[in-house]
Amino acid sequence: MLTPEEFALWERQGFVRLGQVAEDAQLAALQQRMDDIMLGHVVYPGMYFQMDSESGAYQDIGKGGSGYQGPSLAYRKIQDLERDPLFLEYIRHPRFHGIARQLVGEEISVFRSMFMNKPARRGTVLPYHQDGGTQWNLDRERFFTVWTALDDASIANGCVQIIPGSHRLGLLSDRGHTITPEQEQAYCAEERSVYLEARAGEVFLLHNYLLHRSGVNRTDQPRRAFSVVYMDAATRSTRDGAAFPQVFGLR
Ligand SMILES: O=C(O)CCC(=O)C(=O)O
Repeated sequence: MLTPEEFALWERQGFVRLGQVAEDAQLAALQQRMDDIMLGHVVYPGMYFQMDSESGAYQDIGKGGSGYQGPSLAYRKIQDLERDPLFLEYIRHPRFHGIARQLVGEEISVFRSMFMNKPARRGTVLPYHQDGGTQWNLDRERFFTVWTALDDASIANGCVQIIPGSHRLGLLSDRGHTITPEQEQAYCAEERSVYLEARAGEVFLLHNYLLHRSGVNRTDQPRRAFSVVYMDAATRSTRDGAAFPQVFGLR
């Protein structure tokens, strides 16, 4: 559960720094497993892979399709990590269970369990956006994100940047996700933003309507992260009525 202080921060700011949740050995295993998946040493058929753009431009991301494109540490995004036992164990950590119970309910699924990478000397600017809206194709919106740094994250290597309190604006566009240049100008002034710098292993709890973005990596080390959206297990896809992988409250 969140402490009363953490819960007050959650309501006021839309994000909470939770500190390191994984044991050191578990963190090291997740770091290693992520590279093993990128390099093809551990394989899950049908897993979603997205290569980073060569140009650094958001519209050029994933040009090679959504499947595995061979051994490379330049993948930008990999999803379906709940299929991996090490990641599933972490997703099911009792700390996240308590928070999910408090914020959402007993039965919880994951919309996505996603690796987000800013490869060394690369990365693509992710513009300010919110998580949700019709673009997500969900029949309800009761969810939150747990974002874990797998490497130290800094301004230099493209850490996440947020606008505290912006979740209270609600969803800024029905379609969701990116916002207009006018909205960015109105709500996302640099001086109102906070850079979520973190040590490897540190976790942030993020409200899905919190405006957030991230930049490129100007360092020689990768900035790897693991981001999980926990939601009510009753949630269905509006595309095909499908449920999502359940992680808590299984009967
Ligand atoms: O890790 C990043 O750079 C962005 C993550 C993000 O947008 C998310 O987890 O929703």
